[in-house]
Amino acid sequence: MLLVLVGVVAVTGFLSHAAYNPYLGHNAVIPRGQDFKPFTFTWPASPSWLYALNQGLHVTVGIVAVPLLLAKLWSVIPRLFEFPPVRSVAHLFERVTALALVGGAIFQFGTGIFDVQLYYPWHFNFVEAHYYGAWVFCSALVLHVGTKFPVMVKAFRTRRELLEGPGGLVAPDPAPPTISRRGFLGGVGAAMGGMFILTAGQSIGGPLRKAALLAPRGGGDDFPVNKTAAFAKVGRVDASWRLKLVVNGRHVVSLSRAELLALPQRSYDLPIACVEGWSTTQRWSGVRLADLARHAGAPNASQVQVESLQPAGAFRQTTLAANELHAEQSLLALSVNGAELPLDHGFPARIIVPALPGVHNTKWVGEMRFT
Ligand SMILES: Nc1nc2c(c(=O)[nH]1)N[C@H]1C(S)=C(S)[C@@H](COP(=O)(O)O)O[C@H]1N2
Ligand SMILES: [Mo]
Repeated sequence: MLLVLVGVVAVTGFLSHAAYNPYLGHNAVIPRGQDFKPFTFTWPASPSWLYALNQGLHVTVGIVAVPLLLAKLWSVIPRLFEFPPVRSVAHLFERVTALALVGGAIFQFGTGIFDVQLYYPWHFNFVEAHYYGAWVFCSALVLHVGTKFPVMVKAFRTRRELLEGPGGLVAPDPAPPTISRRGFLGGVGAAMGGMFILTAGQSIGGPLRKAALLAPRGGGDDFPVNKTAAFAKVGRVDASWRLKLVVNGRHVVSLSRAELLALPQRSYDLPIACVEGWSTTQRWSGVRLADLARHAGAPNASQVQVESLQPAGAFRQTTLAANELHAEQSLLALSVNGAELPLDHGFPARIIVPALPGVHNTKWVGEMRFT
């Protein structure tokens, strides 16, 4: 069961990396897609819930798997003190991969949970560390399962005799049990159910949303704010604000909010789906990005760099690829749920692109550069 859950977390994790497509190695402002990425492909811009589903699975399944992971680690603790520590080359190999596996699991689950809690008691870049950690963890997992596969198959086939033989799953003279199998499995199952109830609502909504007490951005009725304007050091702009549109390095037009509102307006129900796992669907209205490109005289632009009024920070800019820029529902949103965009949600204008990680839905847009 742990193998299945970890498999889901690994696959959705690598997919998330492809969708986010961050630049690794620096915190600098660099267009997406200029990095070493083994799984480079164009992340689709539909269906709109794609990233919400992916990331909801990644975070929820990861958190629900924690009690099972701890139970597994607890059950193998005696093996840590095996004697003699190394019996053969094969045994040494097995122990080294187990070390990478245990270390990788603690690192991946630990950094993931800390990120969801927006708590960073370290000095490395979370995205980079969690990504390279995933390679260590997954490689060790493949090697570990590979070396243990024959034992697994035998154990499922013949049960008890093999569990207890030499090289079997149970230590030769086990300590007296401290808990029954039923009590142990029941406890782990209850803990997993509890973790589900306390987090899943942040992505699946409904009545569970109120119960998502472990989700710092997802609980309650409100529509979450990732970073407030105050946190991002963005003040309310006045009537002099203009959106600058630049094509191939040449500034072609500046539009006031009134002028943007005079362009054809579209409304779509679209989610914001954060890498931290929470998502929320709202009704966004504004100008289609494709219409803006046409308005700027760049109807066939192959990408757009979006820059925020926010003075600093990794999320103050994004680059949208052609399929994202030209998707039917991609908007420069000016209002949400029929009301003017609140400052914390990106007033005077923000990006909303379906199926994209929330981090690319840049708030407080000041400039868009089409190329
Ligand atoms: N300028 C700017 N835009 C931003 C961010 C930011 O920190 N600065 N955070 C992003 C992230 S990570 C998410 S999940 C969404 C959240 O949007 P919301 O705060 O309106 O819910 O905004 C995105 N846009
Ligand atoms: Mo986010």
